[in-house]
Amino acid sequence: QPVQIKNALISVYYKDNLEPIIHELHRLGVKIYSTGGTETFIRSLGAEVIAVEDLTSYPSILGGRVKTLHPKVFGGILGRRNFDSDEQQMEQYEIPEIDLVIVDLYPFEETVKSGAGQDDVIEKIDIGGISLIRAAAKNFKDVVIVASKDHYTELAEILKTQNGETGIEQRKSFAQRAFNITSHYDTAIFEYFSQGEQLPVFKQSIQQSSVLRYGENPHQKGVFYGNLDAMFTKLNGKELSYNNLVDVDAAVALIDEFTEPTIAILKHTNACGIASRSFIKEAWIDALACDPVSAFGGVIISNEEIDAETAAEINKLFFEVLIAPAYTDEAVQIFKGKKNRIILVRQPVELPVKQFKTLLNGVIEQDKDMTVEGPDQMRTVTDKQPTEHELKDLYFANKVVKHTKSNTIVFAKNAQLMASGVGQTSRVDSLKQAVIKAESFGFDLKGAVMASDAFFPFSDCVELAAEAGITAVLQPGGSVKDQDSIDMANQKGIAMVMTGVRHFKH
Ligand code: 93A
Repeated sequence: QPVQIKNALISVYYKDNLEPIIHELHRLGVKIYSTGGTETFIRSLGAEVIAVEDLTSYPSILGGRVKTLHPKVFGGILGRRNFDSDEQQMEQYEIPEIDLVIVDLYPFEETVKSGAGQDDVIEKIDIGGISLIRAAAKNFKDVVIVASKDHYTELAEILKTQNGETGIEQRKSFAQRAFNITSHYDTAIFEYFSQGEQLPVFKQSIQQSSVLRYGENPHQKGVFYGNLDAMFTKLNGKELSYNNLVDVDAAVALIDEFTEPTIAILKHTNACGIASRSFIKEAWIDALACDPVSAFGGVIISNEEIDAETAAEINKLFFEVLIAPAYTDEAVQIFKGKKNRIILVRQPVELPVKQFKTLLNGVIEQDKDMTVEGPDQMRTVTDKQPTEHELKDLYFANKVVKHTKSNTIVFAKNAQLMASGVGQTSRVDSLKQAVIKAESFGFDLKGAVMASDAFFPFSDCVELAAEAGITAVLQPGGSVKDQDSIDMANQKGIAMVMTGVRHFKH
């Protein structure tokens, strides 16, 4: 049924472009009810307007939080026309039939984007306006709802060409768009309240899943939740396994620390080889040299395109997964010869900044470890200063130590990992392990640097390191016995820096 507009309620944040509508409503003799600022604006155009306060017999209260929230307003919108009991009650309580509602909500999203403080943002959560929209949209059979400044022009045109009449399809279309606006508005509020607490957002983002061959072991079932196709394009090989995924995740996190051409080889999430060089082929050769025994069956990651020459070298090794931002066509052909080797092109996808893990009967969440201290944050605590070259190697070693299982000791020289001791229950055992490994692969530790993920509880680590040939040491500091380690470094004539930042990884 066509509905002739007789009474309108207008409450809008953006008053611009309202003029043609007011002009038409005035011409059609429509009675206009309006809230504070909107009322003033309409009056300034020379049109007649009734303050909503005169309808409700209430002033706008609580700093404007309650302006339109009143049965006389909502009754006028929600009352069913040609519905006996509704009509009776509207008459009894002197409620006017409101058949056009124009609302433009408080700009919540814009206020958030402007960087406003919490109090300002909260005041921009529109309550009355959103209720007006929902009420009018619910009663679209009798009411026209214009729920955004974007629809002003359309309404003005309808008023002009249809002389204040609207068809049911038009009103339904306005109602549909109105509910789109209110749901979008509430989603924006939900996201604002979810800031810093990403679990709800995270839950929404993992709607996709794929069943894995098995979990960590063949008797365990496994599923991956997320969108792997967005992260990687697979050029060759079988499906990624559960353990592959865990290693690939560690590989991606590690390689993202480096800007110069770098290759890392990982086993069980720890780097068993990594080197930064001017050319990617050299990076590969020196990464492999670190521990060619552990590299067997590992996950390899490069931050540079893999060319044919490098591919030919890498292909000599049996590996599980290779990840790079790109490959030359020839390189791809080389890898395709072996059908089980998984070759992935990494796509530039932004990763979450939070981590979750189930434990006990719940989940723990934390920020990812996003910082790594460079030379500027290294405070020399010994008589001897590290050289420029040692500082660079300390920075390199600090990046590796951060991504290696605690307790960790990392030895590096010339932007190459010499050896590491990983996941030991005492730091000195990690150090001993690193010394043995470095020696077994023929590395001379003279002039190499050492990084530790956490402080030294005693001076023994520094002593053993100096005896192995280490000339500069990096550690966060913070032990009650820091001075013992500093004294030992001075006694041995080596340099030590403290960063103040621990990098445990369990
Ligand atoms: O603070 S509110 O949530 N309380 C209300 O009762 C209410 N009624 C309308 N905000 C309310 N409005 C909003 O006021 C409208 O959505 C519109 O954005 C604004 C218009 O106020 P004024 O006409 O005073 O400029």
